[in-house]
Amino acid sequence: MTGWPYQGVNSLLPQDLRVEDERLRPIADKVLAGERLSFEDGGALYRSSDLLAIGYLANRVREQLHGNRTYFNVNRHINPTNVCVASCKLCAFGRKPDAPGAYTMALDEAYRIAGQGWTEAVTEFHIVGGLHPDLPFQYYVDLLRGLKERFPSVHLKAFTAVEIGYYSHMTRLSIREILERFKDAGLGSLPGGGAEIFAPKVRRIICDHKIGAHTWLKVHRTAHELGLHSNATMLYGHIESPEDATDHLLQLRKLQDETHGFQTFIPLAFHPANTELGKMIKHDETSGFMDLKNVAIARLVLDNFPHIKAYWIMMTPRVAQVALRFGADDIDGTVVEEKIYHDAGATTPQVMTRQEIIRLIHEAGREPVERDTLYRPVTRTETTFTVQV
Ligand code: V47
Repeated sequence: MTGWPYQGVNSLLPQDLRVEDERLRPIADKVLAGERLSFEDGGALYRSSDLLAIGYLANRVREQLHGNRTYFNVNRHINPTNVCVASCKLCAFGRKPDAPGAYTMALDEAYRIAGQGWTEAVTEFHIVGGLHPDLPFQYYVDLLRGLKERFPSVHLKAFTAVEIGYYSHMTRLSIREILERFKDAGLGSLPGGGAEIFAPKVRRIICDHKIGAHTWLKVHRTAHELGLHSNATMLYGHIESPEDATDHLLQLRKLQDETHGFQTFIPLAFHPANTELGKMIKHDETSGFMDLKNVAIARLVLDNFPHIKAYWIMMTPRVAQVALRFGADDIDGTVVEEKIYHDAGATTPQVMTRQEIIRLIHEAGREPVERDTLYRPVTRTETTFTVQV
């Protein structure tokens, strides 16, 4: 994996910046000098309400890295099963095998659903599902191989580290062997899900039984060693403390220093509806303020991550659009048929067209760049599209 060229924002003028929270001044100086932020800096940023100063700094970094370029893609989500043995308190998607609403797609059904998005010239299938107790490992290999045969130009971004860890546990194959077999069947990269919050004391409450930080990071490290890129996420807006969130970001930054295999970080706003965790925390969805702060802090702390994604499905198209001036350079994709957040009460639409996404980006004064999963620009004419390699 190649290194990352972020060099700081020395050329920018600090006097442009108004800092109302004076505790942020030393952090601003560090950002403007291109210095790495510390654990203490992360805590101070999360505790501060000076959103405009934090956003200003994040926006400077974002513009230094990407100018006005704002990435999106045309993708389709495929969730082959919602049957899951894990019972995570944060989740409204998983079902026990006999529970109402439990489903598992036959392979032909998965191929048919994948094909429904084809008319929009999809460049990516984003495939994640539950931890099914009975589906054989071969089902997942055949799913990838069958999709690749039918849609050879579509990138398969599939299976969170949690799923990979589970298949390894079930088959007694190593994580490396699982990833090698998937790669051979057409796997292109890993999505960033399942990271939640790495702190064990939080994990025990929100997603007991899920793999811990060590295994999550090991799956991604192994993927990177095999030449696969991946994404990373963090679930915020539940019981995490500023220190838990900062620790999470720093663990990701450390792995990225080693491998440079992460492409994008996606802060995920917790949606409480229909979840056990929602009943415990007794507060509503995250606010726009918190969403923007999480995007901006991620941009500042993750100085070795190329991209920060404002996932419109979670934070609404409105907040995601504003986030394009608070550190985000990516707004995800057209996302046909999202289930995980909609089961947890998300009221956002399940699909945005290319035209709608482009309008949001233009309105924010940014330049839309349609990308494939590996951030290569996609050029379209009326009837065809090509990926610039
Ligand atoms: O890991 C589950 C989260 C994640 C809830 O890599 C919830 O490009 C909020 O990781 N409220 C899966 N979040 C989705 C994911 C993702 C999404 C978009 C793009 C990419 C990418 C990855 O969804 C899970 C979990 O953290 N989640 N339930 C909930 N109630």
